[in-house]
Amino acid sequence: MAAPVNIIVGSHVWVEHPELAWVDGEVFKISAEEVHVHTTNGQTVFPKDTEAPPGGVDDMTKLSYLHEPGVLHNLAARYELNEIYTYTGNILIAINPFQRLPHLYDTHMMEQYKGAQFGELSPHVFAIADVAYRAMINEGKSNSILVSGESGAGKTETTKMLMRYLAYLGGRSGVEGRTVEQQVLESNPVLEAFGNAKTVRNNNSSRFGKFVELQFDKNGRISGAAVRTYLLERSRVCQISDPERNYHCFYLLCAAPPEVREKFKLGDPKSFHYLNQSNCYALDGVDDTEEYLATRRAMDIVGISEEEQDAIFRVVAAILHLGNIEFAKGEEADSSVIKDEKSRCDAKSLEDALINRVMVTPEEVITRTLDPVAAVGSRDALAKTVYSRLFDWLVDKINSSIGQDPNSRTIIGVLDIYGFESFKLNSFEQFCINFTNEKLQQHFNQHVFKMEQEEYTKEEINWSYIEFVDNQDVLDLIEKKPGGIIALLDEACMFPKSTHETFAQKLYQTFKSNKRFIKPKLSRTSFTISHYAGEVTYLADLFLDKNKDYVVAEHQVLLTASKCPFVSGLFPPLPEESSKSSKFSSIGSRFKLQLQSLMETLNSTEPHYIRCVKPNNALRPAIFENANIIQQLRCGGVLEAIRISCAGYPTRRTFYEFLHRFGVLAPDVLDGNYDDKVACEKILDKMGLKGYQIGKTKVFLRAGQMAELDARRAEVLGNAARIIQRQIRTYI
Ligand code: AOV
Ligand code: MG
Repeated sequence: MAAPVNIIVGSHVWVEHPELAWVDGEVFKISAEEVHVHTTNGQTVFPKDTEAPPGGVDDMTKLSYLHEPGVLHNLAARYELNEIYTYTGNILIAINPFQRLPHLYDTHMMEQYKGAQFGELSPHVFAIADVAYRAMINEGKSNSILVSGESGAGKTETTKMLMRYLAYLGGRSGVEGRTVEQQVLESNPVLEAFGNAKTVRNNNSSRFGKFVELQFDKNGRISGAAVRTYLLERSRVCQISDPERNYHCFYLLCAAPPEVREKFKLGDPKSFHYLNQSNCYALDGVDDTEEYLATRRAMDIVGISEEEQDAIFRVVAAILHLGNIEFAKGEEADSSVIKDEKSRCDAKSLEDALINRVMVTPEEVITRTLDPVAAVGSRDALAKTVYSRLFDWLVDKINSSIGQDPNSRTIIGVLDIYGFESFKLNSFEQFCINFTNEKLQQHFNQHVFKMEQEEYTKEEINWSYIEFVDNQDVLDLIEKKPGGIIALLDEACMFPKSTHETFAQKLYQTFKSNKRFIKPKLSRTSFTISHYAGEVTYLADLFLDKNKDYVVAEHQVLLTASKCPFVSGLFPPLPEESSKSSKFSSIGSRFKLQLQSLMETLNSTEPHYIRCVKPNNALRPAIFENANIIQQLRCGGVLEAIRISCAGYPTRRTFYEFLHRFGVLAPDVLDGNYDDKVACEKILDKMGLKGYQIGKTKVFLRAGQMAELDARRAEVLGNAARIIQRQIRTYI
């Protein structure tokens, strides 16, 4: 910490605290050796070092005291006033308000942000979307907005606001009916009904990742859109733990109007095994009947027909009924029979598919019976397969219904992917989710830090390097080929004799001396990864099963033959040779490829970052937990980003761009026949700016200097121009 500045008795100061990170207090005595501080939580402490707190500012790079307590205090002061947004240079920090703030997002607000200069108005998601949109229009380049943060921090809500604003900018006002932008917006409730669920971290947690690509035509109008989704959590369909819930669609269907429930033979959600493993059925403030109707309306707009909607909900109901099928021991050893005779499907073929397993060996095809435990496994596998195909179908349908614009040259991508997760028990799903977050963290690091430093080096300007934590080593541990965890998992899955124990042993052996890998004492099947956001211990027990992705041959046959064309459509017949054997395909490896392709897309765009922060774990408004928040800021690299922005030169322009824009400030310089570099220098000097740097091809400005130059330029160009600009802004 820096040296004390002007501390006197009565000064308000920040003091480091083991649990609260920082507490504020008042100096009541200063002796030669010590400062005595009364803290607001009633303690008397003698900190070694103290500093005065700063006031609230809307951009942290403007803070005169730049350190953790200053940053924290600034955010807290703003949060108290419901100012949930704060900039750190170009990065937006959004603190979840956990309460509706309707005025913050109304049409009037959107009007204000439209075309407003960045930084002119209070920080806002709309401002970030506006910058991305203007950059796309002016530079003809694709942009992306990456929303990150831990589970429940507000990524999905933020994403929806971004999309609403972009639809407002790029929409066709006055056009009636189902427009592209309306369909894009309504795809959100549809996907949430089928892909979101209550977890202990978030009542509406996204259990899939989502990248929405808004395509624009040359006039800046939305002309198409594509939704890409990533790895839906499948296990939730059959297995939930208290107080979580299964996917929303199950509950809202159970709360549908009576005639619908009658049609699908549905009643109390408590009567279904897939729902009653947890005691949580209703959600605070959510009316499932209303949600059912809203989902149907959204499906209408997205372009899913009545018949299709019926078929979709029929499948949802069928999964609930399937989950209620129980098995008893059969007469022969290791066989089973279905307990309940009343099952409502084509009973014989379903029964066959559930209690038998066809084994293909090089010599012959054997039909083997399954014992009751294995039959339950078979039933659950069927439910998961059907549900995940249903989800994929919805995504495909949304995409084909909205339509893609093959002529679109620029896109704005919005990424909302599951946040970092660390539960008491973590499995393969958390492993994949946290892997994603490592990837995004690296993208952020690369963008903010590496690119910045490389640029300064390339331009040969003075720059003191700022250290940051690189997470390449965690990514190597996970995805390196060969030898990373995913590769070892695939190997284990292909080797018939491996078990989760042999897999875990292999990990312990391979990563004995890896700094990011820890073997928990006493454990034989769990392992800990030291992620950028903290340590997470994973239980390897189900990794092998969950990594294997194949549809059991009997299930495939059963579903392909379904009398319901919708269901058989979800399971098109497989080519001859692959239908017999259950060929291994790895979820982990496929996910890794998907992420790679996502990163390639992102790398071809100009990124903008929004960092969502969760102020407390109670999910309640007005609670600002210091230690919790500082941890998120540290992990997310926000603090380093602040240091970088302040220490560095956030704005840069090529000499040509600079002269083109600011030549009007000094026409004499332009006429003076100087070399571009010298001309730039002369203009900057004439404006009296200090601290900027001139590189080999670009001018580097300190934070705030660009705004100053712009203001001077506006003055020179005269008030007339400003008035016209304002009028245009009000009328379009
Ligand atoms: P997440 O997307 O980041 O978690 P959400 O966007 O679902 O988190 O936010 C969680 C909850 O916080 C929402 O359901 C709202 O109740 C509240 N919330 C978030 N942002 C706002 C806002 N701007 N205004 C009002 N309420 C808000 V996860 O999907 O779990 O990682 O996988
Ligand atoms: Mg979410």
